[in-house]
Amino acid sequence: MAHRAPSGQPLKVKMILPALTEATSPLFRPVKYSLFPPLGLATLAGYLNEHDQVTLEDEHVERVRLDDEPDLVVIQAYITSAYRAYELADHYRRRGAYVCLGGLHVTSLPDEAAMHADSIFLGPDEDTWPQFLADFRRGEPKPRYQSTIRSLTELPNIRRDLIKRHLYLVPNSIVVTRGCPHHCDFCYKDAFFAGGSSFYTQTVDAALAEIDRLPGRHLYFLDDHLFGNRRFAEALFDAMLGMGRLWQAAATVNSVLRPDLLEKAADAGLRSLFVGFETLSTSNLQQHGKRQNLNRDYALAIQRIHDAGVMINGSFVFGMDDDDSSVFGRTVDWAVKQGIETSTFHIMTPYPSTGLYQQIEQQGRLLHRDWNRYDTRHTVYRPAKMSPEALEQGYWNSYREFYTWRNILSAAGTKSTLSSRARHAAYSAGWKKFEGLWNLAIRLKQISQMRPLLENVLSGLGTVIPNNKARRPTIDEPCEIAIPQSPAAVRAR
Ligand code: B12
Ligand code: SF4
Repeated sequence: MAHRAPSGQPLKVKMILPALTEATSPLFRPVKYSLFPPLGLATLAGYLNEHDQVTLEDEHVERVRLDDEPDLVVIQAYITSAYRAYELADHYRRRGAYVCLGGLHVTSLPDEAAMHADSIFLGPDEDTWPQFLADFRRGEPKPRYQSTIRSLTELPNIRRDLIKRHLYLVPNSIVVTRGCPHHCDFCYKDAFFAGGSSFYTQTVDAALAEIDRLPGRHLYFLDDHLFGNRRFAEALFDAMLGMGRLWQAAATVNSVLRPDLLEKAADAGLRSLFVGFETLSTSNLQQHGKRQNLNRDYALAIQRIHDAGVMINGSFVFGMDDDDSSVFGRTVDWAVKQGIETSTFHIMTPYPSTGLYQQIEQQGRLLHRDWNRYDTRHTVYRPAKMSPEALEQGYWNSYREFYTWRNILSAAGTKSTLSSRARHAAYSAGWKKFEGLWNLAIRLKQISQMRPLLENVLSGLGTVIPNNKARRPTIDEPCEIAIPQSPAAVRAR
């Protein structure tokens, strides 16, 4: 029997972000696991009382202590860290702690997670987490909480004091919206936000206050689609003008084609944008519900982003049904010709509870359910036009090819000024050509020393990167998505 909160006493709470095996390797640690702190858990910690004792451990950057005796253990599970999350949950339940499991994978497969927890949480939990804490303190916690009320207006301050900033390259990660207005069938988001709104924002004032709390210059917005609510985004970017921030974010192809929003973002300090191109095939886009990309002029979108002085991290998914083994070479060549600075390739991965998963499962094409390998680097289903092995091989070749010196320099050569070319080459090569150096910096716990370098490259190596000169689309394209009338959107008008 797990123990309960001693009534009226402060709680001893332990929060853990478990890591997938690769991230804890004693030999080599890719820099991506030392980029961002556990923002979700730091957000949940904000709901605790000031007298509660809380520790936050991120296994991607530190060893989790296992000999302690917290009252309450809070674990976040992504698909690739689910087994590790269950292992840690079982360990702490054996030690008598009350264990809560939540996050994306728990929401996808609640019955699986429930075998390892005292309480499980489905969805983003801004409503259910405070409700649970009150239940727990009263000694009446429930086994399952499903979030339905979606609002960020009551969000307490994120407990950033719990984040060990020196262990991350980008400690200033920030999220000012939740979800996304679109519905791609391979994405986590429809299942995660089921039962309530799937796209909502903070108030602009609250977002600005959060930005103000972040020290230094560089920010990384982890929002799925920062441009998704135009009114909110516009008001935010206007207010960020003159704050001297340098930031990165993600947005869709269609949103950057809309006049002015991109330019406002660039004026406010946007220097690199993650864009989900996903595939160059119209049939693939149609099949996976990526309607916001359909019939969009990718080349124009890229040109606009570059003209605004913003670099691109292009995201591409391989293995959709229209892809044969020529897809890898074609995609890499296209990305290089377009002068895309960095590319992130993925093997299509059907996450449980997504539309894609249901379809692949019904077709009998799933190869296994070993969640450790659902990491977008392994083929976990039978592709339509190539073998699973050819898909993995092509995926790795694409990374190798895109980041050859020849291709880095060739893509950089598409830029019109010397400074843009230098920035492109430095940024692109910086991530993939110096992995040994990143690994060393991580081992020596000196990763934060690299931040000024990142800022310097983003800001154009000391030169002025032209912005606000982006080419406007010739037609004033209507926004084809419904903009939700959240309280923030209304206030932002
Ligand atoms: C930042 C990020 C990373 C970072 C760091 C993760 C970190 N430090 O948290 C890095 C770069 C390491 C990373 C790596 C990967 N990632 Co990632 N990542 C993200 C991203 C962009 C943002 C996560 C975030 O901070 N969100 C903001 C915070 C506030 O929300 P949150 O974390 O979800 O937490 C809230 C709720 O979930 C809930 N909650 C969470 N845990 C718990 C626990 C309890 C008890 C309760 C009550 C509530 C609760 O409350 C929190 C506050 O509201 C998401 C996309 C997304 N929008 O979620 C993808 C995402 C999570 N990543 C994903 C994937 C696939 C990966 C990789 C496998 C990809 C790859 N090929 O490298 C790897 C491996 C991940 C791993 N470690 O196992 C998928 C996960 C799919 C899934 N079903 O699990 C996502 C959803 C991207 C996508 N669209 O597919 N990732
Ligand atoms: S646009 Fe991106 S975040 Fe939105 S549903 Fe599609 S894949 Fe998910």
